[in-house]
Amino acid sequence: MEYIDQTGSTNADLIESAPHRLDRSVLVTDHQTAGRGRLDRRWDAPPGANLLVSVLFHEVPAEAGELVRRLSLAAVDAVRLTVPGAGTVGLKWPNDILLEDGKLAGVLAQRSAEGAVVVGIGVNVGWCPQDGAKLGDGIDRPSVLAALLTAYDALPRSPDDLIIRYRDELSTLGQRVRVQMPSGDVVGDAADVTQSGQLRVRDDDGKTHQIAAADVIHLRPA
Ligand code: BT5
Repeated sequence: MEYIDQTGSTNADLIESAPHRLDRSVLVTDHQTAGRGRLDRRWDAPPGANLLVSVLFHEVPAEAGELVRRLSLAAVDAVRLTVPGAGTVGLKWPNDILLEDGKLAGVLAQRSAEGAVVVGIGVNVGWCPQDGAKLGDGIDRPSVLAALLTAYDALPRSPDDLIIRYRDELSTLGQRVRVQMPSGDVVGDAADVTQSGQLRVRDDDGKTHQIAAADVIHLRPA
């Protein structure tokens, strides 16, 4: 594990240096000047306020999205352990951790030219944007990180068991959702996730859509 005061993006750093680093190298920083979200969006955090960390994987499972689900579940466990009174923690498909209804954390997976995968997570500890959620000012970031890495190792090894755990934590299931995709929006009820983590949404005409990547808005309970 390596710590740096400040960088552009911990994901970008690990992607760039992947060939020289060991499997499961961890890079954590106090401040990102170019924190990345998906689709070239930004990830914001003032210096020293939040947990910003990335993990490099040379050993990549057949379904690389599994790594996102693993880090997300580890974050859920870490929050429950370190801040037991925080409130209800759950997952929003595909890459958000929610505290109550606010976004507490986001996960971003990127692939290097050599085929390694870097999975980064930003957890709001002392700061969050409007409509976001945070753990609270007094929470110790290194403790959250330690709990996250320990929880990661304690997750079920088999992908089949992992998806069962993922379904349990996925608050998207059973919700009325709007799925935003370049091809157009789908509105319907989030019914299930497949073994490979795709979201199944049943629209109002009864047609089932199987979605690999998109943004999802929770509308109201179905
Ligand atoms: C994500 O993207 O949620 C992935 C975020 C991954 C951040 C980590 S930090 C360590 C590593 N290094 C990086 O450079 N990135 C990773 P997405 O689903 O696209 O969400 C991005 C959107 O969330 C933005 O467009 C904002 O609307 C919102 N946002 C930005 N900062 C936020 C924050 N701190 N808390 C909640 N929402 C935020």
